[in-house]
Amino acid sequence: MTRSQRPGPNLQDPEKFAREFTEELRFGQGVDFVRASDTDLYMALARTVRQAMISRWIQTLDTQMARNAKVVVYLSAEYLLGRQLDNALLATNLQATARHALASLDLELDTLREFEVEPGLGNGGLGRLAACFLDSLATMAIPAVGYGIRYEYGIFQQQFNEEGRQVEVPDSWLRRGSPWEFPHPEMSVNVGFGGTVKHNGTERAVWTPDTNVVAVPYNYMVPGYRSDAVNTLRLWQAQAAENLDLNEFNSGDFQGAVRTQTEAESISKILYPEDSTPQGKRLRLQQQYFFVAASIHDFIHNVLPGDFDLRRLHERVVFQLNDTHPVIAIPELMRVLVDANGLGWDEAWEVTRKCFAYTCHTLLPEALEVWPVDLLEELLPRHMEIIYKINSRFLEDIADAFPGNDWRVRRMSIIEEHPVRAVRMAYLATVGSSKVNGVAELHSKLLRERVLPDFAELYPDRFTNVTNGVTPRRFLKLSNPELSALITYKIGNDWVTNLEELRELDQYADDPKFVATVGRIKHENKVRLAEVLKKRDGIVLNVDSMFDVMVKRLHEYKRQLLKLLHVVVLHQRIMDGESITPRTVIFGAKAAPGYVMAKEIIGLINSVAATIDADPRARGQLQVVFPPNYNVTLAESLIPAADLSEQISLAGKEASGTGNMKFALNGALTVGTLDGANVEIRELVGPENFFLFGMTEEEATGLRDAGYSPIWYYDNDPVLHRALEAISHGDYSGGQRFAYGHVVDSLLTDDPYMVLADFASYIEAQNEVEKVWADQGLWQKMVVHNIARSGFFSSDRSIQDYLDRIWHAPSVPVHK
Ligand code: 26Q
Repeated sequence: MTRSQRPGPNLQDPEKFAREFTEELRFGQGVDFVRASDTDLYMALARTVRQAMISRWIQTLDTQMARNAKVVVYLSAEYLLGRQLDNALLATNLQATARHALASLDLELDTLREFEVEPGLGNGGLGRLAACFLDSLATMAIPAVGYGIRYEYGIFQQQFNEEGRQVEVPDSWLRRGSPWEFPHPEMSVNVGFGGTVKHNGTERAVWTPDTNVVAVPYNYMVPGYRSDAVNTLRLWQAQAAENLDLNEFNSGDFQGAVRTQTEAESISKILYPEDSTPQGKRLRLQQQYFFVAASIHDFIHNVLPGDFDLRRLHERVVFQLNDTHPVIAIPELMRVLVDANGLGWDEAWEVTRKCFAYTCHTLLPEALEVWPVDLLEELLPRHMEIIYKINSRFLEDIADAFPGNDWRVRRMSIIEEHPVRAVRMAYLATVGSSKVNGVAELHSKLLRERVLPDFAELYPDRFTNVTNGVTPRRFLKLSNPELSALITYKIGNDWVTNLEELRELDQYADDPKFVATVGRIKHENKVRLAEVLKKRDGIVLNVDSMFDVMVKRLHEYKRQLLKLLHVVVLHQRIMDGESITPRTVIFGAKAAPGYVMAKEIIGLINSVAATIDADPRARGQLQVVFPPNYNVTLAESLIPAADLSEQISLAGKEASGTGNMKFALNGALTVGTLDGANVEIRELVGPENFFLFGMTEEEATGLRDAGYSPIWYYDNDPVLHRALEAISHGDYSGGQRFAYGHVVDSLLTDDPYMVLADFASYIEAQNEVEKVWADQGLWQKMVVHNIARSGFFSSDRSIQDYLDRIWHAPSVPVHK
């Protein structure tokens, strides 16, 4: 028996579990049972569960190393993990044991789990996707490492002031320590910045940085669901290379001595809360290079065998670039191969291109990252040289492929000239990768046709699609235990790792008993959500109303304003004495702190909510709630309780969406446009089980090209007119006439996301929603079809697509 094969205590036995737990309390936390705080108890519980995964973790690494397996290296600046405890209990099959063990000590699992602070190391969809992918990779026993940044402060905590405006509070998620991380300072890596480059007439250059920052790795276990594999997520923390400058310190310049240190450590201090309009900030570029350089170094020196021939690197690794944030990895690998390891440029380039693949997550032109050449020259002078050389070789290729087409050469250059000289990171990613993918069919098509058409023409085989998915472990099994139990009762447990099996439920759509049970479970989830919101925010919900939910980052293209106009229309119907379908509209959204319009919209939603709340006529019919600080934990209670899922972005703007998938899987019906993955959801669940509205992408583009005039809709649609008037007159802002007038003005004058053009169609779709809701038999039948036909949207399927189309990395089963 080798060191790593020594079994831990058998924690499946509740008595042993309870014993380990009390030991962890004493020896891990240093307290005894009577004096333990709730946090102590949670920490000891987490450490006990951790024990159950450690030998599997070591075993996984040993097995993968011994097999010389190809490794998927996921490079992402964000991982939005959510709480860890429940997922670890599920993966290790310890849920019931832990519950019983704790009960024998007069403790409750449900109470203790609430003390976990979720690590919010991401903004939204892209970060959560990375977390779902890690879960699937481990579950499918694919050798994989996730690399990223251990931000000291994650996505800000959102509060609302008395006026309902967003206030950001720092997210100090590490305040009470995290029981899930394993720091390894002895494995630290140096990362250089600035300095000078020397050439000696060969392809090899010598870069001498003038600043060094230390990257300290923190490891996190990523347990597969009953696969016996536990993969690793490695997040880097920045530390100053020297503790304090002793000269400065001794000469009494204490501030100066500390400054150097503070500057280095600021690199991993905080997650940038922007998720759509990159600002080109120096610190952000430092973050990107910092984690990418440390990760490549770590992979080459600590994962590969010591004598590995880097000419064959692509046989052992694929670096998946989660958007352009880690794209500086391409010139970095070139530098490592050419300067540090003596490969020739051409062979290095061939290897590099084979090692990288790039996923694009956006369609918005303003969201495409560009980095000013000046900034790159200052921080990464050797990388800038390498980028120039990549570009000149690339432009020669184009000139060969399209002789005499100067304009095309300029269009496709990795360097843009205006407004300042800057590197187009999406172009660099495309040129330096073997595959480029979009995240839904429509998105991949628009990527080829609109965002990167010249590149798609030059490299048709490089472009592919991988439609996003979500992990059924967290977003069905854990978050919706009753529905999961019902499904398992009907079709067995295999759906958890083979979600297409949900199809077998389709036949029960006509079984009144099954349909009624699904309805009862939804109601119980609504009651549970009501309890959560009561306790969390003092919000009281009418659980007998329709729960109409729109949760996602706040952005104009997502069109929270369209939903809000519908709310105003409903309220005006009530004021006219009509009786409407009782509805609770639930919003959840954070706005980037610098995104003024998004913050205005948050203020307006809260203002409308308060106005309706104060109107006795609306009671029991219409309520708008906006619990602050929407995050993964809240999503887990909210999604299973939703009846209606709002996916109403302007067609052609949302790359995919992943919330849309979580809702459908949990038995909400979607009202949505033909955008992102909505298109595929609708096709799969059946058009008759989906509330479609709005223009297609072609129609929207056509209208824009023909000259879109929002005011026309205002002048010609009395319902729209009245709703907009009411808002600008202050009817929904305590009579303050101009409080939100400019939000309305922006719609009337500009309306870049065509809210007014889609308004009538949206209202019509919502009327249809009410009609179907009135026939609960029909509604629930549609719900069952949605659940049964959403199996495609498992992140396991996405990962299988990545494996087949891009990675080609075989699974390596791990045995205990
Ligand atoms: C870039 C540079 C500087 C500062 C910030 C950023 C930055 C950070 C985060 C840019 C973008 C993001 C996040 C983007 C994102 O979440 N996109 C979403 O990705 C999902 C997963 O593919 C899709 O489902 C969504 O449609 C897409 O909007």
